[in-house]
Amino acid sequence: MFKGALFDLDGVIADTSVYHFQAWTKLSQDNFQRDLPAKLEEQTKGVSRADSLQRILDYLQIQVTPDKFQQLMKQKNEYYLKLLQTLTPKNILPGINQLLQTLSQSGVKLALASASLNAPIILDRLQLSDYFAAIANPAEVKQGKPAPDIFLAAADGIKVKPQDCIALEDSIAGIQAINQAQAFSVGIGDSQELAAADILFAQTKDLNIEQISNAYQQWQEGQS
Ligand code: B16
Ligand code: MG
Repeated sequence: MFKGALFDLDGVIADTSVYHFQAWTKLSQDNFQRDLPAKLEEQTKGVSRADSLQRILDYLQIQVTPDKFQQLMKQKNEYYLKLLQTLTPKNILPGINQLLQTLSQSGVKLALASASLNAPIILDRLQLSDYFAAIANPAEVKQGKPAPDIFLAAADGIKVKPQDCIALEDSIAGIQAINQAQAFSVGIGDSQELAAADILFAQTKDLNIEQISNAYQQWQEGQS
């Protein structure tokens, strides 16, 4: 059995990507009088705030000064924080409460590996903070997803080797990060591009510990 479980937040624990995208859209409308296409929501999932803004500006074909870039990031976060005020435990994705409970009762240590600087606030609002022995700080890692850094930091936070951890992700960048960290990747979603995950479930409500444990065991045997 694995000893640690590393969780992405947005798209795994709660669907905050809807709020992220609402905030980006408002930012674009207010500053550039432009709407954003839905495909940008997918392309900014799991991607840091600065990298997301850069992708949006590239799409809009707009260049800004470094000062304006900082101001836009600040403004987006203010919009996002306002939207988060409506977040309650009802926003926890189906099956996640049960999963967190079962894992911690089985003695598996839990850590958060989110790219979001707002993760501690979100876990508090969802009343899930007590489950997590460590929250990796994205401000302290060198490179964001798809680099493995945030997952390595999360595993380090619970003092478990990445190879002894499963890690759950909904984004393509996140699955790449887990695989590079050499933990066992559990993908959530139906995109073809998530096929690189060691095991894939269409939705959080489908997550099944027995299936994950069996696949993890086979994967471990293949590693040695
Ligand atoms: P913040 P995750 C990511 O969360 C989001 O998917 C992504 O859309 C966001 O830009 C990023 O966090 C940074 O969030 O602006 O709150 O610091 O999927 O890694 O949990
Ligand atoms: Mg995510």
